[in-house]
Order: sequence, then structure tokens, then C-alpha cells
Amino acid sequence: MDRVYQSDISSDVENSFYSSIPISKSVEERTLQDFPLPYDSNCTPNKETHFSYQIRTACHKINSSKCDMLRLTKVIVVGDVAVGKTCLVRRFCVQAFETNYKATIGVDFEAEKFYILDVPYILQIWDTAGQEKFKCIASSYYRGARVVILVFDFSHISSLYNIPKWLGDTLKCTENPLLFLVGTKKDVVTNSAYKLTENEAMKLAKEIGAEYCPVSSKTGENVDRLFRRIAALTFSEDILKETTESDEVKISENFVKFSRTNTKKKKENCMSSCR
Ligand SMILES: Nc1nc2c(ncn2[C@@H]2O[C@H](COP(=O)(O)OP(=O)(O)OP(=O)(O)O)[C@@H](O)[C@H]2O)c(=O)[nH]1
Ligand SMILES: [Mg+2]
Repeated sequence: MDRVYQSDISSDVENSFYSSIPISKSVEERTLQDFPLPYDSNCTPNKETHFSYQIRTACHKINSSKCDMLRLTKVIVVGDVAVGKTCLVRRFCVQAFETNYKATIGVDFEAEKFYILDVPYILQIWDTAGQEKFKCIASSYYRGARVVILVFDFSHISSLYNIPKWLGDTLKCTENPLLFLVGTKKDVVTNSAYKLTENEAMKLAKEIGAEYCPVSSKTGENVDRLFRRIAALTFSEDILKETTESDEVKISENFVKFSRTNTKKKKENCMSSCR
């Protein structure tokens, strides 16, 4: 399923499906009142550090209107085989870590519900297969993704070098997505190896315009931070878009009214001058 934009009208079935998603973590952890900061503020194109007054006001209005419109965003997770994509998603969604490798066949799907400034918001996370033979199935799910998480493995530097290829593939089916470059298995490498790879990863992140974040799905380090950040960034964009769109509607309605009164006045003026 593609991203549902705010202006889209979701079906009752979808709405009831998503409203029935339990908040799997403690409410506090899935609740955002403050904007989560990036791992490294020098290695992100996303400079937001707080929810603006405009967003807070819009959320306040949404909450008082009691409108239960569905807001969700599509996230895809891509990268080489066995870099740890599934472990990353499972660590976040079910707080579990599996040491035995089980290849993803095609795609897996998870949905996580947040309350951001008290507004329900869902991250729809598509975990794709890294194996070449499943590439065709996996890539058919890229379409409409709003966020692309490009995953590499700190213990296999080749997976970092393959990132441009994954990026190229996803960009064929997405429009200007938010990009995250995520290094996994931070726990398995020595500090010096970690630093060397991190330097390379940061360079690449800057080149491709991605936000960089190193994680360990085994220890859970930075995993929540990553997804909370994704949720906050996309949510803010959506709410801004929503308010801008409704302003545009107001402006065009006023314009219509304005031009109608003008035409009416012109007619009146014309008639009086003809009299
Ligand atoms: N130590 C450690 N091992 C990890 C971490 N993340 C994943 N692994 C291990 O790496 C292996 C592959 O993990 P997966 O998450 O299945 O890899 P994947 O990218 O989903 O693989 P495909 O579905 O085939 O593309 C598993 O044996 C995991 O236990 C991590 O952060 N630390
Ligand atoms: Mg997998």
C-alpha cells in the first residue's frame, strides 16, 4: 500500500485496521512532545530541532476538532543481504533480537503507531530482502516510499560501497524521499575499525544528502532514536503540507469571492454609467 497523504480519504476498513494497532512500546516511548535530535547534527540535511509554533498550533486544532483522519507514512528498508535490516525493524517493533539468520523472502511489513503532539501517526515499515533472487519482488514495494533507510553493516565495508546502487534503485520508484544511512552491528567491530568506517559513511551520507545514524540491533543502541526521528520529520512535513494546503484553499476561496464581488461591482458600475 502506498503512502496515504493527508488529503486522501482513507477507507473505513483501513482506518479501523490502523486504529486497532496497539502501541507496542510503553506509551511514553511512542509519544513525542519534543523533537528528537539527530545522531550527529553535522551529518544531516534535516536541520529541524523542535516542533515549530505553526505545527504545535495545527496539532492543537486537530486535537480539538476530534477528526480521526488517518495519517501515515511509508518507510522502506534496503541494503545488502544479511546486513541486519530485519533485526533493525524487529528490534524497534517487537523489542526482539534473533542471532540466527533467516533471509527475508520478498518483503515483510510492520506498522508502528506514535502519538506526536497527541496526534496519532503511523509508520508503515517495509523490510525488504537483500538477496538478488528476491530483488524483483522487493523492488515492487518501493513505490511511494516517503523514507528510504539505506542499511550497511559495520563489519562488511563492501555493504557501504553498495549503498549508491541501492539508492539508485529506490530513486527510480520514489519522489524525493527522506534518506537515512544506517550502519548496523556497531557492537561487533573494534573502536578503531568503527571510527574508520564511520568516517567513510559520513562522507557518503553528505554526498547523497542522507542523515547518518549508527545502530546496534543487538544492544538496541540508537534504534529508537532513529525511528522517532523519522516519525518526527515526516509528521512535521505532513502537518505543514496540510496547513499550507488548507491555506491555499482559503486563499483561492477568497480569491473567488473577491473576483465575484469585483465582477458584481463592475456590473453595477457599468449599469449605473449606462443609465
Ligand atoms: N551482533 C550483531 N548482529 C546482528 C545485528 N544485526 C543483525 N545481526 C545479525 O546479522 C544476521 C543477519 O541479520 P538480518 O536482520 O536477518 O539481515 P537482513 O539484512 O534482513 O538479511 P536479508 O533479509 O537476507 O536481506 C543475523 O544473524 C543477525 O543476528 C547487530 O546489530 N549486531
Ligand atoms: Mg531480512
